[in-house]
Amino acid sequence: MLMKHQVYRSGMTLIEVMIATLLIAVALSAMLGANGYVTQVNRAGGDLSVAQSLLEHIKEKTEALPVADPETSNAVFGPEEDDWTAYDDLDDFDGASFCPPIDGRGDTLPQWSTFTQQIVVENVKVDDLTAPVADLDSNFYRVTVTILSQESEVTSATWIRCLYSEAE
Ligand SMILES: [Ca+2]
Ligand SMILES: [Ca+2]
Repeated sequence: MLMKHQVYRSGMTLIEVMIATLLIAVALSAMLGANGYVTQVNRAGGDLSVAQSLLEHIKEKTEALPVADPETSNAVFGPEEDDWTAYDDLDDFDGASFCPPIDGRGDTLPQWSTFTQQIVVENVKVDDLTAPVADLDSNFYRVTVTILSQESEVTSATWIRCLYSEAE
């Protein structure tokens, strides 16, 4: 009777130990998982702040330029120049993509070479700035800049520029 009681008690202890081990394992894996999550969030936050500064660089670069080409005015939509370093008006940057990205002065930023700046310039309706129209069909230009990190979008921004015709 005494023997049986002892076996019973030791069996209970073994189950308790197993449950305790299992609980520790679950707690550990949850902690490790949480750590991984924190690292991911930190990296995403770092990517976002870099992406926002890369977006500002494009804004700075294009806002310094006129909407129409200084020589040919708005006869052509898109670049009149072969090399982007000679771009001198806003729509020259339509379809441009920079990887490594560039800063506001046009210098490349090799330290951020995993990022890409993509630029789209479109004419949009005067009474609906979200509706694109054919090239040169309006005086309103919508600029969309998208920043990608390793081919996935991190952030983007859109703004409007306006061409005031000389007749006005
Ligand atoms: Ca030009
Ligand atoms: Ca142009």
